[in-house]
Amino acid sequence: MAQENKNNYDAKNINVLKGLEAVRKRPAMYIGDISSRGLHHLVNEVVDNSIDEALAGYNDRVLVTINENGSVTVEDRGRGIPVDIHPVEKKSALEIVMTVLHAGGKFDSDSYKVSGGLHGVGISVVNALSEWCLVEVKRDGKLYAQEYERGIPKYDVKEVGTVKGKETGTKVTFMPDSEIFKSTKFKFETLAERMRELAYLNKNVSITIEDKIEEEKEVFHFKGGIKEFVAYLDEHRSPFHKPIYIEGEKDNTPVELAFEYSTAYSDNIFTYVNNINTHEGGTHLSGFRSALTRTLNNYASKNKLIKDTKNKIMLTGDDFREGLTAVLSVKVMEPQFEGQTKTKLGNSEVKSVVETIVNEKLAEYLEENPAVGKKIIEKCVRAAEAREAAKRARELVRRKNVLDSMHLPGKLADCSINDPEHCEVYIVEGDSAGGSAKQGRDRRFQAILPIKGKILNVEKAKINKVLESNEIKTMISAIGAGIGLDFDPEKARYGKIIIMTDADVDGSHIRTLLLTFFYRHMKELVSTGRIYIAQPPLYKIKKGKQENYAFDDDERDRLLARYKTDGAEINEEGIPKGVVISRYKGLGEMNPDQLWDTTMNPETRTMLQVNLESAAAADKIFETLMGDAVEPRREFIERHAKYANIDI
Ligand code: 0RA
Repeated sequence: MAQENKNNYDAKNINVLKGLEAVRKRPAMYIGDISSRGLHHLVNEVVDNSIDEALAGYNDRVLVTINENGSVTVEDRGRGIPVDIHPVEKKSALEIVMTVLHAGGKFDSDSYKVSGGLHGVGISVVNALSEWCLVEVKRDGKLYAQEYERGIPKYDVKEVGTVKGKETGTKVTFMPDSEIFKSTKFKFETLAERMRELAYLNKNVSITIEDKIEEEKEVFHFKGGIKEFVAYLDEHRSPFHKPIYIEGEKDNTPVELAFEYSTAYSDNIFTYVNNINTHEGGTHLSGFRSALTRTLNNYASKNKLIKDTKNKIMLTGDDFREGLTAVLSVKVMEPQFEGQTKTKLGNSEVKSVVETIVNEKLAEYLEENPAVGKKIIEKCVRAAEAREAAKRARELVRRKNVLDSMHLPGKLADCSINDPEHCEVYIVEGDSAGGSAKQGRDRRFQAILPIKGKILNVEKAKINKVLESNEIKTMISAIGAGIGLDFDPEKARYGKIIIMTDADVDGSHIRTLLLTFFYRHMKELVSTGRIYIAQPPLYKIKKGKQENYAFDDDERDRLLARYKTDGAEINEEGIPKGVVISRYKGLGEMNPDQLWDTTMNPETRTMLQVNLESAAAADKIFETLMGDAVEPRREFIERHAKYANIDI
């Protein structure tokens, strides 16, 4: 503890200390968790404050830097955190913002704070969870600074220099506390993804992210805003018109919408409230959906675009969303977030705000662009026809009871207890691995479903083709919760669905195909974290009776090093004598006991939980990996080759 600080931190600071202690004791309460996700939330928290300044009209640039020493700096050109002495607390406002929970909010109430959602916990939380933190403020022609250790100021806010002209802004540098976080290493890609998203959502802000360790840098500034976002999301699809952009404001609620249709079959609607991705949708999404269905229906009938035949086709909401890519961004003063992950907008008044604006402006657009209108309606009619065909196909298979969980597929080796909470199913590539897994498992709670090689790529197939695929039908009935619109996660027969494929190129392709299927047709399984990827070992290192497994090259080398003791004889490949390294090419090479010990035993295994950190990024990944265009897929794979796994 710094000397200067001793006298300052007496009785009157007891509440500050208590607050900081609460955050450090239960960090997960404030930032979600203490894994990599929580770590990256720290940066987002600070950046959100800089974006708030931009929303209030005072900031146009944010610089995020991963410094050589592993700390992060976030710098903006906002007003700068106020430094004047608070009349009651007798401390600089800056110190209060940095040390008191929830004091970070703007004092003027008519700005749209990024509050109530995942972030919005205040910058003091970042400070409390940092080994050290330095904040520098440019304001009133002066440069002020204060430093902290685990949230506690080292000295009072002090003037450290002057600044040119009217420059203002805030610069926060912090070192995440390794006593709190499992890992304190920031990942450029993870941060860049959110910065890109924020730059699309805030077209007036330029966001630069730089990694001084890995030497990577990106500048995000999209003057076209969410219109460019939509084009980016559809980069590898084939849109048949330019993005439609709608903007409006009603009852102090600004609404921005951009969307376009492509020849794809899925819909991709991303909704945001105060820059927070509302994964679970809510009232703004409902308003948009109603307006889209109603306006397009009206337009179609007014212009006689649907043939007047005897069995005239009825267009439903789903038909109007096939092939749709949309970004809807609203700003709400006092957002109410609901739902399992608190990402569903609850404010009922927002529905009619969005609905009214979209109804009016979309009708206007269609009047002015009849050629686009006609093409959209044609696409929706084709969707309705396909839906009818799919329904017939589904009825056919349902009659044959294939999708019915009462008739479990023959290939499934089910578990004996039937409480989904405690049951898991391994989806295993190939019959031989399936055989090992069946013998190695704990049959009370572990089920095994072997599948044959490459399943259908659902990204490129119509729904009726998806439902005709045998491997897919087998998975649907084993999981027992239906598919697509009929999917009901409550009915899932297993709490964990574990993908177990070989550690080779084919295995990784099959894994991606499976993930694509779950993402497109059983999305709730992904968003609620029920999909896992098993991690079988890559190597076995054996010496005498002692056997060890290594899950990657680093671990193999560490294990080898143990045998390289003084005097150990080393052969020409650098391997100590008597040590045998075998590389597992496939799961089938492991015997049942080995498979249990290394990969399936809940006590000792490691698994990757697949999570939907950013729905937009996930969509992009699947579209890139599984869509039509070959070149971007190759690039993506090359770019990510150094990562063993993809976080979607
Ligand atoms: C409190 C009040 C005001 C601005 C800020 C905090 C503020 C916080 C952060 C954190 C990072 N960058 C920031 N920029 C500003 C309002 C200032 C005023 O009214 O002048």
